[in-house]
Formats: sequence, C-alpha cells, structure tokens
Amino acid sequence: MRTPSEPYPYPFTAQQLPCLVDGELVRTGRTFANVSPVNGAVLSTVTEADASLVDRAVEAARRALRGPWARLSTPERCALLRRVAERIEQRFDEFVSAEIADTGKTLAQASSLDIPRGAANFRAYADLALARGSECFEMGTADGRGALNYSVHKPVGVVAVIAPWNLPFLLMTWKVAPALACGNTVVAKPSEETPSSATLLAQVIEEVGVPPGVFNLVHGFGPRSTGEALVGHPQVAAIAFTGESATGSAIMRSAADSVKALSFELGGKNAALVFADADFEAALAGTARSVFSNCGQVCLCSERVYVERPIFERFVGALTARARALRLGGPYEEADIGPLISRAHRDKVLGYYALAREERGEILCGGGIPAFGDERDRGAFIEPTIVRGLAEDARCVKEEIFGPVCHVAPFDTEEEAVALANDTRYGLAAAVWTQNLQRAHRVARQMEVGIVWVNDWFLRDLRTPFGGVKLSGIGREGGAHSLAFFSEPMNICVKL
Ligand code: NAD
Ligand code: 6OD
Repeated sequence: MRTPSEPYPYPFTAQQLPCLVDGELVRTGRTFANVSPVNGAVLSTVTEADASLVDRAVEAARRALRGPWARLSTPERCALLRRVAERIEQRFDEFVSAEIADTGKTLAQASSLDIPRGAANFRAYADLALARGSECFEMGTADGRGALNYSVHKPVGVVAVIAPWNLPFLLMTWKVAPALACGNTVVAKPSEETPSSATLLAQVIEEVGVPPGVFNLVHGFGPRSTGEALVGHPQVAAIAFTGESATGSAIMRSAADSVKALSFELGGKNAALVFADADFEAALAGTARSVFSNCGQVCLCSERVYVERPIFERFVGALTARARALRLGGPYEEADIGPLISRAHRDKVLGYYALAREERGEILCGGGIPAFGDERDRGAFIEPTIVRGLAEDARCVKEEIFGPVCHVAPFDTEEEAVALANDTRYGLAAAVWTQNLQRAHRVARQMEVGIVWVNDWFLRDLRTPFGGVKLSGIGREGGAHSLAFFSEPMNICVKL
C-alpha cells in the first residue's frame, strides 16, 4: 500500500535484480547491495555479472546481429523504439520510483526531467533514423559513361553502453536509443549505484518485442568487475561511455588492443560568466539552478561562477541567500534537492569542503552536513556551499567536485572573463549571462567547450551536438552525431 511519504512504491523491494542476457533474466549467487542514499536502507540486491556472464551477453549480442533484428527495415526498427517510449510512459510511475529510490533525487525532477527524457530519447532517435538520407556522388570516367557513388549506413556491431549514476535513465537511454536505431545490438552496464531504472528498461524493451540478444543488461562495478570485462571484450566494436575523465582514460587503455570506436562524455569544471548588463534575476535564478540542480551532480553544473565586479557583491549575496534557502530532503518531501548519491561520494565532496578551507577560501554558506534528527542522518545529505577567495590555481577551482558547490570570483573585463573560463583542463559547458547580443556571440565563440548556453542552462534540443573538449570527452553525440557514431558508412561505387 502506498504511504503518503512514499506515494510511488519501489518496484523491486526485497528482490534480486537480474541481468538480461539473450532474452533471459539471469540471477546468480554473486550479488551486491543497492543502498538508498536517503537513509542507508538496502533497497534490493543486484546480480553482479562476472566475466563469463559478460561474455555470454556479448556473444548473444553478436548472434543477434545476424538474426531477425538485422532483417528489420529502418521503419520497423523505429516503430519498435516508439513502442519503447510509449511503454516507458505507460509505466511512468515505476520508472520514477525506481530512479528516485536509487538516487534520492526529487520527485519533481525525476518526473519532469529524467524519465520524460528517457522516453523522448527513444522518440527522437526513431525520428532521426527515419529521416536520415545518404550521400550520393556522380563522377566522370574516362569512357564517358560515369559512375555513381552512394553510401549505405550499416550498424557498427556490438556496442557497449556504460552509464553513470547522476542521471541514470536519461544517460543510459541517450546512448541505447541511437545505438538500436542504427541497427546495432547492445550490452549495457548501468552504474552499480543505480541499477533499477535500467532493469525496468530491459523489461520494457523485451515487452515491445525487440528480439532476444539485441539488448542485454549486465550489472556490476567498473574496475576488476563487469565494466572492465565489457570494455576489454574483443567482440565489442564500440563503447559509448559517460562518466569520469579518469575512467575514460582507463577504458581507452582497455579498448586499445581491439581498436574500438569510442564516444566519451566525461567530467567538467564548468564556468558561468555573469556580466553586469545581465538580467539580474534571470542570471541569479539560472546560476542557482546551474550550481545546485540534482545536488550539483550534473556534468554541466557550474562549479566556477565569475561575476563582473560592479554587481559582484550583490550577486554573491543573493546567490548565497538562495543557497541557504534550499530545502534538503527525501524525494517525497517538500525539498529542492536530495542527497548525494552515496556516503562515499559525500566523503569526497566533504574532502573538497575541507580543502577549500585549507586553501584559504571563505565559506559563505554550508560547508558541512545537515542534521535532521531522523533516518535521513543515515543518508548522504550535504549542505549547499559557496566559496570565495580561492586562488585560481587552487585545487578546488581546478578539480571537478560534483556536488552542490561553487567558487565565486569577480572579473573586470570581457577578456579576463574569457581567460578565466578557459583556464581549465576540462571543456564541457559554459553559461554566459548578458543582454548584450554582440558580447554574447563574441564570448560564446571564444569558450573552449562543446556547449555554451547564453541566458539559460541545460536547455536541450536533442538534435544538437553534445559533448566536450579537452578532458571532457571525445566526439559528439546528439542528432546526426549520434547516428554517425553508431553507424558504419559504406560507399558503393557503381560503374555505369
Ligand atoms: P564513473 O566514471 O565512476 O562511472 C561511470 C560508469 O563507468 C559506471 O557504470 C562504472 O561502473 C563504470 N566504470 C568505472 N570504472 C570502469 C572501468 N575501469 N571499466 C569500465 N567501466 C568502468 O562516473 P560516475 O561517478 O558514475 O559519474 C560521475 C562522473 O560522470 C562525473 O565526472 C561527471 O562529470 C561525469 N558525467 C559526464 C557527463 C557528460 O555528458 N559529459 C554526463 C554525466 C556524468
Ligand atoms: O542532456 C543530455 O543529453 C545529456 N547527455 C546530459 C548530460 C548531463 C550530465 O550530467
């Protein structure tokens, strides 16, 4: 029965989550616990795929490449993807509850962003794959009869999809949908922290009639576990990975032997630039959102906020007031943000709060953990925090923290703002707040990142290129870019 505090029951209470291999649900004696970051309770146990189960999954995916899936036309494949989207919507409450149980994120966020985007990803790539044309070049030949070149798009093969825990369903489907739309088969590994929504996805993909072996799901950890076995598997043709930059490096090394195609969406240390001519309230609300959304656990979050000096004190005062006003709580409470993903991650973020003090930063708000006096004290909650006064080469300004925290600093000129924003090893996203259109274009073009928002943040059109430069990634996903990564173009030259 639903209680007021948990209106959507967790779909896997006290169950062992299976892997899905070749259309079969597989449970073995090798398991790990799925722990709630809200109160530390064990939500479920999860089957950890060892190397032999990963091998079975990859082999099944390989066989499926030559089975009925390969004989489907693009419209037939896309129709199946649309049915996946519909099924996600029909089972919406289950997906929402699975996602918030694993992550502790707010009901409002999961129901307005994470789960709807999962369905939208399937629809978007069904549409894009259907609309895709191919190249055709007529050429002259010595005999005057000419030749016609045209390209066809073939699947790459077995694709490994490896997802992180921060937006688990959004990011898993962001890669699975285009991979399937292009006719590949998939072995997917969600984060060990967030196995539930991917398990529901596996059910839904089976329910709509995608043939066995086309989508396989393996649960487990990264190093010395499922992830490592998957990325090193010689029959995996391509890896689409989202996660930390250091993990990306490790995966690159594993993938090198069999020269796999790689698409990496990695970490960020994103800057927000707030000019004095910005719409103050819009910039304030947008920056607060870009720092604290999802408890700061979005790769696109602003961890460095640079504000033009004439409005610096006023802006920082207002941002600090907003941070102080944020309500922390569980998914079903009147809360603005939930906990971090785990106690281990909280220790890491708290380490940076301590480091900020050591590095002589001034903590304007937060800097610790809240005390609720109830079961939430066993969770992974942490205070939203704003720091000022750090040197630009401080570790807290240079390293990705991935929590509800930013450093604020003033700037005096446009050139200085651009230089500060670009002075990082990362290059994922930037937010520019100004009402001067010429400045907006000028500054945006100079950002060394893959994505710039002007006067907004995390506003997404799924057809646009998404990805980062420097340590933030390799390649672009989104729209035609995803279709290109998940396809092998082949040229056919016909002599006329
Ligand atoms: P992570 O790198 O620790 O883990 C991501 C996934 O990789 C998990 O499924 C994990 O089990 C797996 N993994 C870990 N080591 C592996 C290995 N050696 N071989 C194969 N798989 C391995 O990342 P996380 O902590 O889950 O996520 C947070 C990070 O992800 C942050 O750095 C964040 O910036 C980044 N991120 C980037 C984007 C983007 O689009 N650029 C989006 C979301 C998150
Ligand atoms: O919106 C997307 O498509 C996307 N890949 C978002 C990534 C967010 C990072 O945490």
